[in-house]
Amino acid sequence: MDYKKTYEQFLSYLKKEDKKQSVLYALSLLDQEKLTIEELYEQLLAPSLIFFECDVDDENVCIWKEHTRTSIIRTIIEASYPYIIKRKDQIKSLQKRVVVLTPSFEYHEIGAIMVSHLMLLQGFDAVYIGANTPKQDIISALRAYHPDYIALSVTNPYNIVVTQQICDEIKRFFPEIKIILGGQAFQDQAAMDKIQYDHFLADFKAIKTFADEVRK
Ligand code: B12
Repeated sequence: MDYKKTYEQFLSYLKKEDKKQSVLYALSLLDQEKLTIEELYEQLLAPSLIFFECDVDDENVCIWKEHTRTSIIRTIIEASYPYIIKRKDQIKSLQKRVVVLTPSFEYHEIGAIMVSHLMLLQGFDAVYIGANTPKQDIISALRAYHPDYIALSVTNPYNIVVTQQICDEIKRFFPEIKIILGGQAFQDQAAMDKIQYDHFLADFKAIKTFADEVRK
């Protein structure tokens, strides 16, 4: 598969804010088995947001353009769910539950949703509980789900402090639950120095490596 050509085609629809063609094109790649879910997320969807460039000078226009693109990508991710279930039925469960979320004040959630899907595909029983999740709701979810892992996705470095507080609380009340961190806020290793965590997974590939270790 020529990822570059496929990405450029996809980007040409996105640049026109053509939701219909963007969604149909992405889903046709899954339908025709030209791309796996992992490839779709990694090669097309994630870069189309991470490398989003606004080609107009007006900042107000750029804001709605970014929002429109995010909304298109979100639709594709949600529409991929039936493909995920289909594949999940064919793989062996790891018998490990993971709760995925973004902490208070963190609105960037596309990475977290993708991570929850990719964890499902690796055999985890993964549940995404939302963005901007307050500490008390996290504690309540952990009580309800009794997961083996909690995965926190953090993008904005300003949210490192609140992440640290949440992790302290989790370790205090649920020392048995392992904490997984991921997201752009941890590009700088120093960001993690004061946080109590068990695993840091940098990208989608790291999820597979991690699942392989759990499977052993
Ligand atoms: C879309 C977007 C938004 C949307 C988010 C909508 C939504 N529903 O998610 C909205 C409009 C809300 C938004 C708001 C803001 N944003 Co914004 N946003 C983006 C944008 C364009 C894309 C983010 C995205 O979805 N990327 C795609 C996903 C797949 O990437 P990802 O999350 O990094 O995930 C990857 C890895 O990090 C990893 N990963 C992520 N989480 C996890 C978790 C685990 C467990 C694992 C294993 C892996 C993992 O897996 C993915 C694959 O590699 C980025 C640009 C960029 N460079 O990313 C800016 C960006 C992140 N935003 C930025 C900023 C500054 C803001 C605002 C502060 C703007 C403002 N002034 O209001 C607010 C903050 C809101 C808040 N309180 O959180 C900056 C952050 C700069 C910084 N480092 O501080 C960026 C980088 C833009 C820029 N170049 O300046 N944003």
